[in-house]
Amino acid sequence: MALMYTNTAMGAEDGYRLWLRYESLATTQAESLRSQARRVVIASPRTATLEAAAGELRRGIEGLSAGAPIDVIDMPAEGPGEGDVVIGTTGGDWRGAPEQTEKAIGPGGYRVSSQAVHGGTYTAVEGQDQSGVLYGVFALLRALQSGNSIDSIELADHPRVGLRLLNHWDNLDRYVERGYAGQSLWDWWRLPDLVDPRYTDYARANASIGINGTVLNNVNAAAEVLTPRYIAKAAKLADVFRPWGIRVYLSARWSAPRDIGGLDTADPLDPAVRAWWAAKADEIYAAIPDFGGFLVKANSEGQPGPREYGRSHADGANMLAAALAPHGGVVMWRAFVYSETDPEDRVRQAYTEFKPLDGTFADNVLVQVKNGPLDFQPREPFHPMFGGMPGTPLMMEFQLTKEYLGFSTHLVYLGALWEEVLQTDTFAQGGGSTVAKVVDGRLDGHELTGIAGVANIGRDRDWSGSDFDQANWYAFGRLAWNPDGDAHVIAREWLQQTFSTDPAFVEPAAELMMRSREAVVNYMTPLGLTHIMGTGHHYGPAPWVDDLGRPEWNPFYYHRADADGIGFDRTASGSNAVEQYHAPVGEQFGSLESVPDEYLLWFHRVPWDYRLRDGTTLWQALARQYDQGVGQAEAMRAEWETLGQHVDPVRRARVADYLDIQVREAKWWRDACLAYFQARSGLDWPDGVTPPPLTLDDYRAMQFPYAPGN
Ligand code: BDP
Repeated sequence: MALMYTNTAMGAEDGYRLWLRYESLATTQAESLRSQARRVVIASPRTATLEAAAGELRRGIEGLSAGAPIDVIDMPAEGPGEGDVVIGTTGGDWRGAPEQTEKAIGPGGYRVSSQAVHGGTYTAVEGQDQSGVLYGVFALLRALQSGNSIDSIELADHPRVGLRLLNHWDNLDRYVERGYAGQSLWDWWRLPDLVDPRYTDYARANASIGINGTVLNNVNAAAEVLTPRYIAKAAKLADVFRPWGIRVYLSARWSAPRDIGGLDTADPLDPAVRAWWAAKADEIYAAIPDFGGFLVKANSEGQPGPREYGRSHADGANMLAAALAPHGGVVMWRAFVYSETDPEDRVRQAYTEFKPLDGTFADNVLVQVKNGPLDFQPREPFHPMFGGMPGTPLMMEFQLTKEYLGFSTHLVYLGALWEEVLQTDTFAQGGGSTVAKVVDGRLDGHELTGIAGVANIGRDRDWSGSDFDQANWYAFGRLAWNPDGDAHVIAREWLQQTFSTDPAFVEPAAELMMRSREAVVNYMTPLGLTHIMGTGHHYGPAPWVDDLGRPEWNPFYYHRADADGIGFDRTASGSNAVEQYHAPVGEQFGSLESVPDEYLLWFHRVPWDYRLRDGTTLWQALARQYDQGVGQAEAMRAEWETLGQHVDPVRRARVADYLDIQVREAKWWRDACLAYFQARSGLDWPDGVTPPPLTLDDYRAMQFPYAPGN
């Protein structure tokens, strides 16, 4: 399908408006909205946030009702009138006796309700605080866009997690590490003088899903971001984001005192180093009074860190925490740590290093942990630090940008992956100790809580590099707000706002999204295989790579396929990574009888003729899973022919083109991996499996020097 989709003329669906399209509703709904939402009334003293909320409401109602311009007014002396939408914080005298509803309690909570007035009704949006008003407004707009009527509306909710943050892996030259949606949004060079209006739209989109913070720069940080010149740039972004309830954070390079501070050490126990960071924090807060804090990647993949000085991660984190504490800032210290020199199984290393430090971190430190113990793979078991560090607030780190899941060209709905992780039971305090409860602080009684998502946002007109990748941004925000959220419901919600409310579209499209995650696991890394992608850029299959400097950089390290079998023994006879999980999880993973098929080769090494529970041999099952993945990708492409008919031609064609790429690359993954495993095993092709069209050497010879994001 060769339709041009660079059309940015009025009305073209170029993806820019995300899920905030506010297209006119059906005639009767639009009419009813016109009579129910005649004015926006601000009931509390005006602030930048209330004005932002009111402006959004006006924009939304005008679009959805296709009606006349809406007035935004302060509360009139006679009180609200029929058909008003009144917004304000609770506690004012603008609405009878405001009841506390359980769902609306706490910071950011809101209640949206219909109230009687003069024989009619008005709509009240009450927030527990300024952000709550904003979130209530967006909840109302979400409900309206999803096809609900404003009549007798009743919505109430509050966020379950405190810090809901995007992490941008954006460099100061606008290159985005693992970015597949173009350059960085941040025009660092022209900031602070030039302020791109997109910054406001970015903030609106985030606020609409409850995101309340953003780390502007890459975890592989340049120290220069902490110089006055760049602090001024970050401060300008903070000014734009503030009305939308979004705080700015920075990734700090551990060696900054050496790199830009003129010191010859970065030892966290050195008084001069401590003083340098304290002064740096003062300087940042003078420019950004609500600065959120620092994210730190230390002693990992070549980044400097306190271990260089024989100090622990806690020494490092606590030193920075002391500098930020007087200002109310936090340190998010990453646990994505593995050493170039440590022979221990890589998936064990973070737990080994951090577990003994549990309980020793300062009050304003969170340890930020990736969802799995390896690295954002299509499927990993949950990280054993969740449930293993009760004395430390653990911040979940998810990856929105699909570094290992087909970049921006594969349709993979990550809500399904994240829900799987969040709902997994760690058994830390017996059954029911889900990862979600660790992260939202319920399990261990932590008040400081957070979830971070590595952003998939760039300068592409559609922000995320594809229409369906916007769903991952959306779902991240919704699950950060409520980690017990239902990914399927979220998919539906997103589809309704983004494409169409027609149930004939929404239901099957949501199901397609939910299945998409399993498809990518099947055609890339079925049965617990992992980390078999191309070196460096991580594009495409390369299970054969075995010649890189460090063992754990090589795909071969993770599967060890030879004539005898395949898989990584992480049971007691191997690396014993299973011991890092609580009973009965470790036992379940550690036993061939009980390990789920999807983690088989992650935890076990088995012969090729090993029989799975359904009686097939491992070799047969592997071939079958790869084939199934391709079939699932083909089915998504075929289904889109029907589903796409509910979508405007521009986006319909674009999604179809992307699905074509996905099908082609799914076949490539299957064929290249099976060619390799067949050669390693020396076995005949199982019945019904078509041998790959190319030779193994052909697959091995493929090079992608300009793959993005590397
Ligand atoms: C890996 C990425 C690398 C990141 C690293 C991290 O390939 O670009 O710097 O994670 O999270 O997955 O620090």
